[in-house]
Amino acid sequence: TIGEKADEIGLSKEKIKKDFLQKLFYQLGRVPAVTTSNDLYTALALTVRDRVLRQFVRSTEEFSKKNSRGIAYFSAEYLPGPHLGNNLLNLEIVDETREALKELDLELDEIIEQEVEPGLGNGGLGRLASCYMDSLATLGIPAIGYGIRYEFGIFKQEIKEGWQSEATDKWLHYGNPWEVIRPEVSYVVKFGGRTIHSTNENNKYAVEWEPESEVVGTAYDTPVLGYQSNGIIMRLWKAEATESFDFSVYNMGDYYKAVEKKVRSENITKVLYPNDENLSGKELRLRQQYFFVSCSLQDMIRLNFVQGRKLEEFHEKFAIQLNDTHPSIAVAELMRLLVDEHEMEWKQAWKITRNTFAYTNHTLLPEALEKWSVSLMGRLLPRHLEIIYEINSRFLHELREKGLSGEQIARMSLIDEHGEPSVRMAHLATVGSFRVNGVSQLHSRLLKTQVLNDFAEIWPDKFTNVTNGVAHRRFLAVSNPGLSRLITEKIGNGWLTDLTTLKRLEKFADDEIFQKQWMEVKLENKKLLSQLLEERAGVKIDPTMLFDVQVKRIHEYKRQHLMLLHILDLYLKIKDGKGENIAPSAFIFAGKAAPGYFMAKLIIRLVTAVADLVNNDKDVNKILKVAFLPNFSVKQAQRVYPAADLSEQISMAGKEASGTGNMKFALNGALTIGTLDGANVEIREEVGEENFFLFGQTTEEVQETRRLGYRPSKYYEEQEDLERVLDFLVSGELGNGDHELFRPLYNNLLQQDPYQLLKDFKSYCERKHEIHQIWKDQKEWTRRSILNVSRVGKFSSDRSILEYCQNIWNVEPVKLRD
Ligand code: 26Y
Repeated sequence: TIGEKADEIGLSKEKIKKDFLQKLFYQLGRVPAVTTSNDLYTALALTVRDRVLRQFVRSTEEFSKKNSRGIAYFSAEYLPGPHLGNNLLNLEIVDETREALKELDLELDEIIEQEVEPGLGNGGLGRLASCYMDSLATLGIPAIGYGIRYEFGIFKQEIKEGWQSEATDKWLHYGNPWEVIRPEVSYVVKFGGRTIHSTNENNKYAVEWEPESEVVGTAYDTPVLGYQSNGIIMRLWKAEATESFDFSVYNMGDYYKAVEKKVRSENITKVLYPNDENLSGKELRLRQQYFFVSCSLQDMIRLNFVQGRKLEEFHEKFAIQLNDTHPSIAVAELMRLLVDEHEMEWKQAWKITRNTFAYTNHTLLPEALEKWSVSLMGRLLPRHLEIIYEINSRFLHELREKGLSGEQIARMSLIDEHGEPSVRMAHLATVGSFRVNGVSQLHSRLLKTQVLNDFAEIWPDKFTNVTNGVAHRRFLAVSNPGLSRLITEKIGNGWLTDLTTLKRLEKFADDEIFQKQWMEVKLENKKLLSQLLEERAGVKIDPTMLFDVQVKRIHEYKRQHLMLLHILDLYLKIKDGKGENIAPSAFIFAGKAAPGYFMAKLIIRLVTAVADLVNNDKDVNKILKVAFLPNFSVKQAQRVYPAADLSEQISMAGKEASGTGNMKFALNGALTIGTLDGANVEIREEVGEENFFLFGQTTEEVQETRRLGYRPSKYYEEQEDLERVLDFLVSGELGNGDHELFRPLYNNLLQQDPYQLLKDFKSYCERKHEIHQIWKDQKEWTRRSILNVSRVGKFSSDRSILEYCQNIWNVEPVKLRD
């Protein structure tokens, strides 16, 4: 029977309870009467991990029987979010576990709350990698995610006197029950030194790399469970000193020196760089990139041999997806391994390399396109620099044969000769890959016509698009149980594996009873977020207000300050007694600023200043509230999206590659105000233009504005409201009477305004006005909310991964059944 089966594989309530108590006793040395909340969490996590590992082992067996092409996802960042709740959902044992714990007088939700998530990424790119892991597992694709086990993840954000302050993220402090250490899976990685070119005894040209130092990388595996059955792993590398190299017993006199070396080796995986979309050119970052890429490629070559394959078949056995250029040194490293270490001919090695890699670009921002100075690369990776030069000289030769102009050839070269010579990593990735993709239709088009235009012209078939998607099981099923239940009552639970079935909700959009239930769920979610905001931001918010939310990394191109200018405009109107058309609104912000990014930090300071002003003004605070929720993370995100009414996606057109928060909001029933940027374009297409609040210039208009010589002060001079709001920034009424605090922002907007806020201000305010009128008609708002959810089925990461399978990797899912 089903019951017996569940019992046998540990999915029954009784079995869960028994194992939980055993873990508590034997692994933690505790009995229920004396436990800390962390003990309870760890015992439950270990109980669940056993079950996850079982699925993982079975999938691995299934995969190796099929012997199909495996996918290696190379990403310097992952943001898996809390594991426990997600794994319970995927194992389908949420209720059983809740019951089991209840019998022990314990509350599942409280235990889930204890988990500290791995913050191994900055934002969108890292979270996307984890969404893809979820879908790869669910769809049964033989895959592995390679990355770095940072000891300190993205910093913990605190707000002190209105400013962001950073604290280290000690996510491993309480231990990590989800990972399995594999001490036997480890590889040596070399750095620095010199190369020796010679002709060996067989008269073969050979290169030897004599490094200055080496470190060893050890694998830490975290199983990622898909819905209902499959499991894959995320394999993260930790750096350690090589024993032999540093701790020679004959060398005890140098014991302290050896210890010092050990510490230096371990530095490599110490900390995640908190910059996104802005280069710092730090040597340690290149070390991190090379370290994880080298371990991963060595691991794959070992697997290739273990499976009895020849190295010549490597590209048939594997495809490697490069998550942006961060791992793109892999192109040179695979060449080095094949040519130098395995004595393969250059031509054959190059063919294998070019048929192995595919590259995803995530950004068009010039300041985020990775470049490494030739001198740094030569010092740290002398052999790789030689290989890159060789790849380049052959590539440029090809271009000359095609008859391209000198100018064009210089533009395409892997080496940028302007100023300090540097290696253009996007070019290396493009030349070394069989496919290059952008992450939304608009972004892929801009990639082809602008940033990588020269390459698209010679290789039109290499370029393609895969629009991003999100793990809807995490961002709807796990994080919004109320809405999930309501949806499942109406249309069944098929949406868990096929999000497009949400379409069936469409016919209930006008159903008044359903609308009422829909509103009740939203209100409950808003109450929960209000509680959180009271605790974490000290702001009391009436949950019936319009929750108008912008959560994402803080960046000028994303224009959090456009939203702030509008809030100040409303504030001033209310003060003038002209607030009658304003719907009571709570403006909610969250997001981290790169620690060295002054403008972004000033924008956070402006949020807290506006919050202080608005929340403490008796004339205003019945109508407006402003809150900044500190330390945005996957865990916080899961509480924010379900409570949002309005999603702010207001980047300057042409700058946001895709956005994925936009999808998570819409999936949870928020309506969007947005520009025609990134995936907003496709969201609008899906939900219908009448259900999307569009404003601002298009990408083409933005570029035209710039071409004609944009003068932001013109808008200041012409629009009274705008003038008043901008002057207010430096009036001393914000930030405790300090006139100069926001002067840099004020000057920047009036003098340069690189993201054209002033130009888009008017149309943004007009749209907001319209939104506030529609909000007053709650039925109409709810109808649109239902329509939004029913029409966003496209944005599941399951769909994205299937497109990668079909258009890039050429693999088919291996479905595993119980
Ligand atoms: C080179 C280094 C400074 C760097 C580090 C991190 C550069 C960029 C990043 C992160 C970029 C990132 O998160 N990009 C976002 O990727 C998402 C997933 O594709 C997109 O949805 C989003 O628009 C894009 O900004």
